[in-house]
Amino acid sequence: MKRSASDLHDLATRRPESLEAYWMPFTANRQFKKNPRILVAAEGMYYTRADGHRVLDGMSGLWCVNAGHGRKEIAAAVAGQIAKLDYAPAFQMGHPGVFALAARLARMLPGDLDHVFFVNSGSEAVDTALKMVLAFHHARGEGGRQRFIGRERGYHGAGFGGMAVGGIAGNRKAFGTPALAVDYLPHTHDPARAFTRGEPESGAELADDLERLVALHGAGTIAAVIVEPFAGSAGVLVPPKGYLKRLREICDRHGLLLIFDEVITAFGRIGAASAAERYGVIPDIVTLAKGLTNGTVPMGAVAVRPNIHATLMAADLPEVMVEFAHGYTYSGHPVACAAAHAALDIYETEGLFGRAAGSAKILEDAVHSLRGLPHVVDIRNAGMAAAIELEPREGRANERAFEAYLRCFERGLLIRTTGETIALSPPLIATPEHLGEIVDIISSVLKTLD
Ligand code: PXG
Repeated sequence: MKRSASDLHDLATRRPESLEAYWMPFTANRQFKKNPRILVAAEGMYYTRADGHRVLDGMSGLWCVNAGHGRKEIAAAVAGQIAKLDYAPAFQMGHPGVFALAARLARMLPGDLDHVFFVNSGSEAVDTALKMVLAFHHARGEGGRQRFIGRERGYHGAGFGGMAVGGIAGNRKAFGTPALAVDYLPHTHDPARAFTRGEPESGAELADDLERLVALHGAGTIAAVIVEPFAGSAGVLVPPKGYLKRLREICDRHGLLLIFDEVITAFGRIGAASAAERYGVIPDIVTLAKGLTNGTVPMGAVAVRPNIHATLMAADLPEVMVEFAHGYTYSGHPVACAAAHAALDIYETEGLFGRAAGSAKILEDAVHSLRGLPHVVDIRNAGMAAAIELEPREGRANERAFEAYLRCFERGLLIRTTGETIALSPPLIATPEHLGEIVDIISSVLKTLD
């Protein structure tokens, strides 16, 4: 159904009651419905609001539209795929696009992350990775390894597994006892290193806390460590130099698998195809989503090293038996695969990962120019992501940052706030002028906040 101009006007001006039926995810529903923010179109670096105003996208939607909006090649690939093969059963059946996509991701990732399992979101990718880890240890006769090590302030999606290994208190407290045994590394943010550009020089020793957890629980009870290479949702917490390498070494010493949750960091966000490549550390498992299809069609993936795959394939089972009892109706959906191939084509032909590495420096300079403005207590950056942390209002947590979010939107800029922090993750096609405009609007808004 094509919407007429009067439909759009209607959406823009609707009274809150007609918005009641939709229960919005991770949204302040009551606030939203008093003052709705409705997007009706998108092209390149801009959204169009229902009132016709343009909004510069400083967030790639939600960290996912890395090649910018309205990419005709993806639209054509998706339409063509639906017309040709709309759906193929995911279990006991295949189609060409999914095999080609798995091979393509294996080539894109560093090291021997060569076997790829498809899912529909980052949350499913994380839950899948956790189940793979448990099945791997079980198959090797080390079923006692059931505890996971997450990290404070980590975000690994909204599933029960991802919630359990996640370390953002507000996402957990209403939902009872976690279904998994988990302990947590300390997060890597140190206010003493405020305003560091890129990776802090010191702090790698924070990884040594893993030794303490191994000593506490016993290596034989620990299955894996899961971290975001840089923490996205918590407000771009950048790993100190050498930190991830040290985690890798400790995992190797004790037979723990290492999972990098690259749902945000892959597909150019860090100025490379993956953070594993950028930081030179190869985990045992990588989770992907978001930029995989440029945000157009839901899709996630889990890539593992050959020993994990081979162990599960070698399970002592008759050939007709399923080796890994896991998967989803829409795993490797043909339409999602078509979107992913088209997105990867764009990333390649436009050299967007390399371009992001160049733009990262411009973004760094631009955001750090905000130092000294009212309320700014820290600024952090990693690749094409950045965060501006504000001082909270006395006794009224999150209020100031959320006000900044609303005022930016009024002035035609989409940002994200998480707690007291403004996050930025612009599309990788952003020009220096776009990045300048993003920072100018934030600067003008900060000056209006009390
Ligand atoms: N892992 C990581 C590292 C993520 O950032 C997920 C898993 C879950 O992905 P799905 O596709 O299930 O949402 C995420 C998602 C934000 C924000 O602005 C971050 C995410 C999603 C929405 C908003 O902090 N990350």
